[in-house]
Amino acid sequence: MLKRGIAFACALAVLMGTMSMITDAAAQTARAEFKDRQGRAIGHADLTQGPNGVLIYLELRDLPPGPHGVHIHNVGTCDDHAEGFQASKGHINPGSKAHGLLNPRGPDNGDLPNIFAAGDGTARAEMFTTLVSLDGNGSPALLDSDGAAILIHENRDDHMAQPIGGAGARIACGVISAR
Ligand SMILES: [Cu+2]
Repeated sequence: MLKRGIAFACALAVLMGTMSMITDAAAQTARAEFKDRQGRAIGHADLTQGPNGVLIYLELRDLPPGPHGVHIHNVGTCDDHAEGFQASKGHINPGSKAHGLLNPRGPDNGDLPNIFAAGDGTARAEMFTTLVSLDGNGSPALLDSDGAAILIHENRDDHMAQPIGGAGARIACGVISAR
């Protein structure tokens, strides 16, 4: 009985070890806290690494009502809000693809669907991308040495025109940070 108990405990330990490895792999999460061009906090995005891509949940407020392009930009900085978030650089695009989810020569790795702000300036959305990863396992890493940022643009992204689908100015920015 004691032997069986020990064997069971060992099996359980192995099982728990395996489970914690699975949990660690599945529990890669990151958050981006958005600020607008006045530097005010206006919401966040939660990013979760899945086996085949990254799920992004966005919750924003104080946006101009209507559609807004959303992209992942190359550098994880949003400090230059007064200058329009230019320091976040262009889209993540190591393969020099054309911009646009609907572009036959695209998309680049930073392309995402639009969000739509309601009349009260709030927007919630969930989107999924297979074009990036949090850790670089198979696709460009958001949490690399210079990080990455999610940018909200002034206008709708038409998912076709160069360089950013006519999305216009950058109106909000959130640095993607591991949680
Ligand atoms: Cu952009």
